[in-house]
Amino acid sequence: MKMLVTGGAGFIGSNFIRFILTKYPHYAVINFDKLTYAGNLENLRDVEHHPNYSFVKGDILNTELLIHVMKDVDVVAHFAAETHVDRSILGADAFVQTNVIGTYSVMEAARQTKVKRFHHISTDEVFGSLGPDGYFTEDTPYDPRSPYSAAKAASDHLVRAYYHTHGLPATISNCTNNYGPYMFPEKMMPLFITNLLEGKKVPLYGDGLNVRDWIHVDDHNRAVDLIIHEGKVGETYCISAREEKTNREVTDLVLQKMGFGPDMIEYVEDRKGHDRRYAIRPYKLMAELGWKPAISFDQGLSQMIEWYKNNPEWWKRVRSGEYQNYYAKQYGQKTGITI
Ligand code: NAD
Ligand code: TDX
Repeated sequence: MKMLVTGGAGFIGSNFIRFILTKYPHYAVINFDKLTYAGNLENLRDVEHHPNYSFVKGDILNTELLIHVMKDVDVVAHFAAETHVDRSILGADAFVQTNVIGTYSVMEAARQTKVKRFHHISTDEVFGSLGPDGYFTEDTPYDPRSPYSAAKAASDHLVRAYYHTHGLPATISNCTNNYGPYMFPEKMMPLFITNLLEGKKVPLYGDGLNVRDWIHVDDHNRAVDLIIHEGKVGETYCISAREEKTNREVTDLVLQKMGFGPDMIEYVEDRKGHDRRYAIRPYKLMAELGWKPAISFDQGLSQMIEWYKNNPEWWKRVRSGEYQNYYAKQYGQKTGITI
């Protein structure tokens, strides 16, 4: 089995590659990544010498390169995207380019090279914002409200169009907020943990009562693996560990686990168009594929905090933007094929 992972140097993609090479050491895994500010080959330092792992530095907008790299590839797992909502509010260009046109380009390459399976990683944010009640499922109509989620929604529609029009053997998953190791410290959880490790306050948006549904990245990746191997072509699967929390609740837990009090919270101006609540019911995934989450929020959060405590070089370099130089110096051309 030969698998191409786009965005494999990012948070979820790097954890996915580690998971796949551990579970299926005989699979050949190609990591195709542009190495934007969010992509970091250090995330894969422990697997980069695996005989079945290789890296290609490339932009998913480059269809020709993708077609070249996808020869003999059986499965494409498409993670590459611009992912930070706040950045999409500051400027949406890269979001439209990578998430919409980039997804079109990856699918076009997959269609031309006749891959056997194309899995598209998406988000619960395409469904919009919930009030205090109700849940998203596979049947919820799309109602994206940020430039990020609108671009992801457009990419989901394109994937379904390629399945119906061209018979692309595609599946889609829409997952809730991930957390875990190697998460870029601009997102709330790692930002708050690393701020506290540096003795800084944590900036909580608005009234802090927006709700997110949290899942450990390993539980997400186990679901993606199941969908790729056992999911039905043409289907969409919603993924959630059903761990709904207000941002204030998450903040309080982080503070408590790290030995700080609420005086370290700084309430700041709210995000524009801030979605109030996300929550998924993943009954289809559970009933049809037998998936269930294995890591509780409490356990996963403690592990995550430990990881950031034990890896200060990683997040300090990532926070300062230094890692790109670090990569150039330390890794150079040594990390498998680079075209
Ligand atoms: P990330 O920002 O950590 O990583 C994105 C990766 O994609 C980086 O390695 C980056 O270099 C790469 N990339 C960006 N533009 C590229 C391009 N044009 N060509 C090639 N590579 C490019 O993102 P993440 O949090 O790991 O998210 C991965 C996927 O999961 C995304 O599709 C995202 O929408 C989805 N998702 C994320 C979450 C979450 O909570 N983080 C939740 C649900 C779904
Ligand atoms: O400094 C902050 N303070 C704060 O209160 C930041 C960065 C965020 N927040 C709030 C906004 C959200 O309600 O915390 C919540 C989580 O914010 P983010 O970590 O930016 O995640 P979110 O906007 O929910 O989107 C994430 O989950 C779904 C990922 O970034 C997306 O890629 C994914 O699709």
